[in-house]
Amino acid sequence: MLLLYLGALLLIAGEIYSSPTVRSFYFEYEFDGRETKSAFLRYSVVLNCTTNDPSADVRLAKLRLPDGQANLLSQGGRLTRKGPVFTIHNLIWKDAGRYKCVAVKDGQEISREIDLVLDNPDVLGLKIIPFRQQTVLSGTYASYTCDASSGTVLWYKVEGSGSILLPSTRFPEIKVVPDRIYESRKKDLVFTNANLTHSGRYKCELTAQSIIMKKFVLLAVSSPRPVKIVSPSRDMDYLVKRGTSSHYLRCVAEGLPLPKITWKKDGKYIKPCLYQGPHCRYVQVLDGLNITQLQYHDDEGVYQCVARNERGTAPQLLTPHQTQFTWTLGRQLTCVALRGNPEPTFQWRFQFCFSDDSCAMWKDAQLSSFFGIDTRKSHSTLTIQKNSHISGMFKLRCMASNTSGNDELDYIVFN
Ligand SMILES: *[C@@H]1O[C@H](CO)[C@@H](O)[C@H](O)[C@H]1NC(C)=O
Ligand SMILES: *[C@@H]1O[C@H](CO)[C@@H](O)[C@H](O)[C@H]1NC(C)=O
Ligand SMILES: *[C@@H]1O[C@H](CO)[C@@H](O)[C@H](O)[C@H]1NC(C)=O
Ligand SMILES: CC(=O)N[C@H]1CO[C@H](CO)[C@@H](O)[C@@H]1O
Repeated sequence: MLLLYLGALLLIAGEIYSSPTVRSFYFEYEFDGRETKSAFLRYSVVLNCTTNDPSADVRLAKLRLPDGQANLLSQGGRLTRKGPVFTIHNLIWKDAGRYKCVAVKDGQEISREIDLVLDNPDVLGLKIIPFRQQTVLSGTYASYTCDASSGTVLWYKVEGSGSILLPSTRFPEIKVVPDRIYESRKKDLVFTNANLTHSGRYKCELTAQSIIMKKFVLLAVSSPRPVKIVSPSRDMDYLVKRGTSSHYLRCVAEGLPLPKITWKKDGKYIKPCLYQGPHCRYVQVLDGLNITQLQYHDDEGVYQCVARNERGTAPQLLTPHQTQFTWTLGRQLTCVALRGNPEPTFQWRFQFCFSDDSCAMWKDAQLSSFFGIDTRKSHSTLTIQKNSHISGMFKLRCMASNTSGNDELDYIVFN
């Protein structure tokens, strides 16, 4: 009985000793066979030859292929080391190849191999599509795509000095959708229901080995904005030289949603074509109208640019042929709204000017006994009804405004 018991004990003990030999000296890096490391040309790479024994003598060799002859590398130049960790700096194509960590301790030598593969960082690309600020109406959809040639991309919302990785519970309406094929390197940033809190800067960050690349885009979310014609701010009188073959009228309008632009000539709509052609006189260009094959007399007239969005139209005042007058009793200055939806309200102001750019404060003409003002549905008339003893230049300004915007017109009156 006693003998049997002993035998069982020995068996257990035997099993313990037959388990894989306990390694007493080894490299810390866990790997299956040879490690492959990739790095970028001109960047640096770390070859980590750390063992479990800091007192071991560690060296790095480069193997000559195909015969595998090991050439020990010496520190200095582009190779530096911190204990058992080697760094090759400013990589050149020749650095690619097979390396070998060799560690010796108490006469015991171990080694492991690392294959270094080099890539050209110049072909590493990161783009955001569209790469421009988008201004979108709140409640609508917007998206950006971040597309990299390799690596992994992540989207962030930039807030103050930090960034919030997306998706985030703080912005449940901002989604990040990986591409079906290029999952990690191509991702869409999607705003299903953009709201004002989504306005701001977004960052797409690419990590590819030791390289980090970033690109930023701006999203502006806005409530509807009325149309405003920003250029030219006023109609202008053009005198086109005879013999000129074309003339370009500029009209840039802002607003959200983006306004639609149409043109009128002497009050009648004209139909511009999108492309130039032999039968096309009016060509719609990016920010204006190009009148081609200009014809004396035929093309003379008042051209009007009409910008409209769902928010209504800002008033536009007719530019009179003459805007400078002398102070005369009974002189009438008119202010006519060519358009405006809803119907605009008018306001007249005046100021005395010492010179072209040095004027006294604006005053309400309505409150002055010098002027009489008569406002009708879409126009307003100011009449000079009193003589002034102040001699010099007066500016009289008519302002037409409604909920969609405003327009103004200046008259100069000399006394
Ligand atoms: C090298 O490897 C050791 C062990 O895994 C690790 O502790 C150390 O941080 C590594 N050093 C570098 C520079 O990667
Ligand atoms: C805007 O979005 C944020 C985050 O997605 C949400 O917390 C907030 O309630 C939204 N605001 C409005 C007015 O919808
Ligand atoms: C307008 O048309 C003329 C003549 O076809 C052309 O030469 C010119 O470049 C055009 N201007 C613009 C701004 O498109
Ligand atoms: C500034 C402004 O809103 N002006 C007018 C725009 O048009 C409407 C409708 O006629 C007026 O009520 C506003 O006063």
